[in-house]
Amino acid sequence: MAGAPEHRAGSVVLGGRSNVGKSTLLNRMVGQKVAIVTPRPQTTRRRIVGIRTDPDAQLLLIDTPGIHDSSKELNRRMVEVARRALAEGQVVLGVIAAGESIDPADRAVLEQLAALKARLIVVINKLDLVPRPHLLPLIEALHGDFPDAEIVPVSALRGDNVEELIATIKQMLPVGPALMPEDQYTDQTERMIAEESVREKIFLAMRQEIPFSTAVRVEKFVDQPERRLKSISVLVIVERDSHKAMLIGARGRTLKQIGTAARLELENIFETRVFLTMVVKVEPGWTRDPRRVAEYGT
Ligand SMILES: Nc1nc2c(ncn2[C@@H]2O[C@H](COP(=O)(O)OP(=O)(O)OP(=O)(O)O)[C@@H](O)[C@H]2O)c(=O)[nH]1
Ligand SMILES: [Mg+2]
Repeated sequence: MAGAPEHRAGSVVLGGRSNVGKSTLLNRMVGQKVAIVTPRPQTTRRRIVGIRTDPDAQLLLIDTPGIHDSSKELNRRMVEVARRALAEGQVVLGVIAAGESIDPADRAVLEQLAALKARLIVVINKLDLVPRPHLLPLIEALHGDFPDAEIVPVSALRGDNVEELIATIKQMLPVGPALMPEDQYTDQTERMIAEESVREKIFLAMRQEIPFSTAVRVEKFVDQPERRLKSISVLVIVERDSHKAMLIGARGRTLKQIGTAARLELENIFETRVFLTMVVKVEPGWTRDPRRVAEYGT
């Protein structure tokens, strides 16, 4: 039909330092919780795809672990996962948190993203924390340093300006048909969703370094649709006996609270009853061991 708008589709990768709000923005753009979010850095460990399907375009949105420096094998691998995913994007979102000037660590990441073949959009997130006029020097500095990039301020938390960001992305995507079924909103399996949910609840419940050295693996996932029940057994891997003791808590209370929070969330997502059991296992130094990081890490 003459004059009909063309359909566009493509991959959009979210990159940036830890804690800038990449996963929050992914969830906001998809309109559903796809990736876990916590107030602490280094939450995301995997490449996670969220799919947004509109009448005029389909966006394959790829969340990545935050770019950060650390000598630990787990962290090295997380950054490697991010770098590999960033190379896949037709559009790259370089996410930074709002401030009055460019943070040198953000600049270093944006320089790496600008060197990729993809079109770059610098997304200034957390707009709600900084009055807009205070952002003008930052926007000007970004225009100077990254003249080929679009610059879009948003609040992923409140949704401010996110539709404008999506419109900007769409213009950059190639014309083409949808790449994924239109009712699919993520590439994650139910097992992965369960692992991530439990890991999020551990992040939210525990202080100190425990979340950073804890991994979650589903060991058994039994679907019993006739009983409207999924039975899920997870293994929680920690680095130290002291971490295990804290995670379990007095008379098992902490672990029970974590399990209840995860179960309620999973019942909601899967729309069925969930029976969740958790076993905590100590693997001394696993975050520094390449073999075990490959098994549990991302
Ligand atoms: N005020 C405000 N907080 C936000 C916004 N977006 C995200 N946050 C908060 O920032 C924190 C980190 O958010 P995440 O989405 O987990 O950040 P991330 O970049 O995915 O972090 P990593 O996965 O660790 O790299 C959470 O407490 C979010 O609620 C925003 O627009 N405004
Ligand atoms: Mg994240």
